[in-house]
Amino acid sequence: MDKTMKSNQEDQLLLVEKPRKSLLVVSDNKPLSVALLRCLDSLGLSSGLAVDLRYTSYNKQPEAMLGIGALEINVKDPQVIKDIIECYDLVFSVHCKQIFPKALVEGVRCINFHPGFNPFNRGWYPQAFSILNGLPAGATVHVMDESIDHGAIIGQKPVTVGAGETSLDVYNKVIEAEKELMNEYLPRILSGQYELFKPLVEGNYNSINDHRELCALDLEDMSSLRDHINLLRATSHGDFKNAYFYDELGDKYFIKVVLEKA
Ligand code: 0FX
Repeated sequence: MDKTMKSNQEDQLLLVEKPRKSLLVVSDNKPLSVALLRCLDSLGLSSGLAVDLRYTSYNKQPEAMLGIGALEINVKDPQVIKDIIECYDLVFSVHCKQIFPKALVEGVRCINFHPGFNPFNRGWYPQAFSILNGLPAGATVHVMDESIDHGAIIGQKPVTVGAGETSLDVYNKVIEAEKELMNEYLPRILSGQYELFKPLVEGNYNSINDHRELCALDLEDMSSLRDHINLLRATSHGDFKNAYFYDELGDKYFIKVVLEKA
């Protein structure tokens, strides 16, 4: 335990316990969890800080998180919420599959590292929707309130969306932007010295069903070729089988686009 020297009224030196801050990191994303822990270490923020890493019980493939020592947590469980509020000074949500309930975000300061440029395209797969609707893409670190990806902003970084980029290309840039935000804002967040700002507009939210709808291609759609290419860019993300159509025999085909700059 860290000790600091402090003088009392009689100018005698006393040994007092330096308060140790407790941080709970809830994440279903291994690369970003590792980046966060490394960042805490490299910035010298780990001493005097007790960090617990957890993955959510909605995570059906927890092997990667288990591999870095994370334990399971169900942030929807009322008893777990009580325990978190009692035990931790601060909670980070880093790409979490569970939405934090009102009681949790109101009981302890919760901060979200989000792969979107708030308040635009809050919710699912922000970069995919940015490719389609032209709204800004990027990463945001913000205080959580009871609405999804909502709450006062601590910091954010935009990324560009090139005409030849797919969802995966933009996502990779967003992840790098998130790591930069960690480096920039972790010292301030942990010392409690950061400013908050509220977006001027409410922005928009996309659900997982909105993404599912994008993926169900309508072969009779009469939009421009530009719109069609954008839809394929927005739904092309590495090996994920997203966009699909059915042929006249009822066979289903997945489709993704490959763009190559000349
Ligand atoms: O870590 P993450 O970026 O997403 C996580 C949670 O899974 C998600 O529920 C939460 N809303 C988000 C803030 O944090 O990983 P992911 O693998 O779920 O998604 C990464 C990207 O992959 C996503 O932006 C789009 C793409 N993707 C993902 C899935 C599962 C697809 O294009 N199709 C898919 O079926």
